[in-house]
Amino acid sequence: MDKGYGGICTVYNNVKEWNHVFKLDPNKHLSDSDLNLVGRSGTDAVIIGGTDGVTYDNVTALLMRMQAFELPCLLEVSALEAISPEFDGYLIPMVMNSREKRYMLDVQHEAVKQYGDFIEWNDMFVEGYCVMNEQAKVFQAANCTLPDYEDVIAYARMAEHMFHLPVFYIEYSGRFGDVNLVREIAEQLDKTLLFYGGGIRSEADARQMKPYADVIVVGDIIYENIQAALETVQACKK
Ligand code: 1GP
Repeated sequence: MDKGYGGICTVYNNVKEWNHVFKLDPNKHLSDSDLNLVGRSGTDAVIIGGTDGVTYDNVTALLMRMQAFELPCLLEVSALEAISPEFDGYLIPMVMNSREKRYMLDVQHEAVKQYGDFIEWNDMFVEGYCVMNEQAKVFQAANCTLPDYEDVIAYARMAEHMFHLPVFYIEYSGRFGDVNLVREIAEQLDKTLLFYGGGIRSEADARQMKPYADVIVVGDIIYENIQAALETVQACKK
């Protein structure tokens, strides 16, 4: 299927080809040898992002370490003060199931007001974010409300047909999600790319979710079992 929107931004044209990404948390320690394994794993890109303790210093330190590899490195923006201009691209979350307009529009508005003259629009794209795990830090931080099946399907349809968002990100951070729901979301999205993240801890988990998600995002397991994390990469390749 020819998914993705045309002409949104330069970096997004590459995203359309992705199957798997690792998400690194700048607030967590990763040894040089494990970072090296991530850099040479065959993943399509690395996203740097987290909820707690994201600072300019830890973001740029991790970016500099990643620059040793031929791998696109994108920042998922969560803290304005932590934005460094050196990334290959920027993902801007818009939390659709937040109770507060702040996490859908206001933080982005603040950023554009402050940095609008310097933003390289071709390097950024928006993710319609839907957080499904009440225990996840991001669920609390963005003051989310737990959507039911119909709610999520409606968010996915809004992402594609109303907002024309390049990406809809179904986020179970820390917990493996509902495969049937992810399949139903996938059925709604012809243009908008589907990112799935949460609880992918093995090759088998990745294989279960990949048929429905365009891109599988793998985070926590990198810090717990690097070999298992590496095995998720090949599981996502066609
Ligand atoms: C978190 O979606 C990512 O933002 C990945 O989730 O850490 O559970 O792998 P995990």
